[in-house]
Amino acid sequence: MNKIRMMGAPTDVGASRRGASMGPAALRVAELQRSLQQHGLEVIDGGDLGGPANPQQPPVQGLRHLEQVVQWNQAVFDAVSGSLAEGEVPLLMGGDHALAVGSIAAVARHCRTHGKDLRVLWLDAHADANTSQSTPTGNIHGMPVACLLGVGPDALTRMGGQTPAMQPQQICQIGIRSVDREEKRHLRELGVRVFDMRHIDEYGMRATMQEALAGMEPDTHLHVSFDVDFLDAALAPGVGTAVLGGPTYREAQLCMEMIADTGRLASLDVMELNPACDVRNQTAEVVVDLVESLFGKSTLIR
Ligand code: 6HN
Ligand code: MN
Ligand code: MN
Ligand code: MN
Repeated sequence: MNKIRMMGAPTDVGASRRGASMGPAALRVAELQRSLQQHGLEVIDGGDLGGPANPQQPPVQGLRHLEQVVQWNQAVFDAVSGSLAEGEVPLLMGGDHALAVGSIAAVARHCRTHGKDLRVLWLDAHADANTSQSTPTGNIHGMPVACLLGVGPDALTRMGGQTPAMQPQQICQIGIRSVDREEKRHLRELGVRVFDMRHIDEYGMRATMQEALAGMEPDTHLHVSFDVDFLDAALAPGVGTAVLGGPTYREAQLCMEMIADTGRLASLDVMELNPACDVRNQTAEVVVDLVESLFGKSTLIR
């Protein structure tokens, strides 16, 4: 594994509930860096990116804080691009999930210029495929998948210099259990592969992940966008939009371990951790544990 570079994006401009801006600090308090280093990984903490404050305004034409979301995403895009150019594994600590636009646009551009096959795993309770028309909230953290597939405001869909940043076949969603009515139709039209909780209930996490991870090539760059609300709300209360009925601790571990086993993980987002909703930083601790597995902790005891 190449050197991992942690970078914080302490903002919640893409959400309406405040607090995801404290996510990077909570992950540091839960000792993310040292935990990964314990497994022999080289990890540096590049500190936090900067950006505009949260103006706490209502949505304008279906979009809340578009200008601020674009500025933060530009900072993320530049930092992730720089890290990839150095041959590192960027680990983005959010921040709300709207920032996955900048992160994945950078990864997609890197893959295009280096002839790599991009695959994105989207671990989330939500599909994040709304548009300014379909959104019930105006919150841009509910829109990054649509933006990356070319549907959304120009400033976000054109971030990586090519629109769309990726094709629907390149992304696969896991753990989905809260999709807005209009969003559902849109997801189908876009053609995104969705392994929802019903699928995991019926086939189990093992079969689901085998299917989701099938067909990787030696030149595959696997990006994981981990929205912490992917986890069951009882296990991970520290998120702004918690949903019951998510993966248990063991299911989530297996999911992470199977990703690690591919040996293709090359960039990561850890998003939506909200210490204002957490209890004694327990969600951050669970997340650190799972990220250790994602980087191969379990292979050490086999
Ligand atoms: N997230 N579908 C809802 C909305 O407001 O569009 C919730 C989005 C949650 C987004 O958790 O990243
Ligand atoms: Mn540990
Ligand atoms: Mn979510
Ligand atoms: Mn999300």
